[in-house]
Amino acid sequence: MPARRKIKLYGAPGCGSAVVEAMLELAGIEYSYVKALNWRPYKRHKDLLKLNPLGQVPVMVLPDGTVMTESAAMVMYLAERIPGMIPTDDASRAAFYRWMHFVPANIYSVFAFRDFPERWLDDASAQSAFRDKLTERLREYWLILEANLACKPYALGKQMTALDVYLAMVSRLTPGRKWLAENCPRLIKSVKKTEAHPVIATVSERNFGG
Ligand SMILES: N[C@@H](CCC(=O)N[C@@H](CS)C(=O)NCC(=O)O)C(=O)O
Repeated sequence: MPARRKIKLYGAPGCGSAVVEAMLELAGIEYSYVKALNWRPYKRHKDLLKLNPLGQVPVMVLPDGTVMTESAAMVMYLAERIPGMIPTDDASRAAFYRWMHFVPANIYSVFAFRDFPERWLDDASAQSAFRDKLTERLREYWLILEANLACKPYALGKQMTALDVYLAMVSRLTPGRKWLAENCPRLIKSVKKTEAHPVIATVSERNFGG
């Protein structure tokens, strides 16, 4: 009998694929993992551009061959399979969708510019100034989260949702945990609570070294 096809995740250590790994593992779904990006020297897996015209990870290929890109789409798709990961009451669900879009649209998307300023600007000093501006912008976005999320103890309240899993991953990126600890104390406390979950702890260790 042919082996049952599994979900295939194209990712890279320390990238948005970490949150998809965490969601797959929380859902108890078996998957195979392909390291699809090398940063130094920069090299993409041969399949990556065919699967995602943007050439980015994460990419998830479902057992029937359906391709998903966009971390938040994957997280929400998997969250539907884990009880409690999407809040059920109306107000919390509205907040859930709001912030589940805010984080990738504003924070994660900045890294397409910040990691590769040369794709957008030719001049080296303009690239460096652009990176600094983007770091400032990232800080502003985190301060918006700090001011708006409940963090009691999780982002939206008593229950850990997929938003917490997403925040735990993005909090590892610039401006970094030191800045967050100094400037977003409520949020960092909440993220640490999420990271205490054994599955999140394991995936964090694997991707970010603890
Ligand atoms: N909107 C995408 C962003 C993905 C993204 O920025 N991925 C980065 C890795 S952390 C990437 O693949 N960068 C390589 C490149 O752009 O060439 C998502 O949410 O999945």
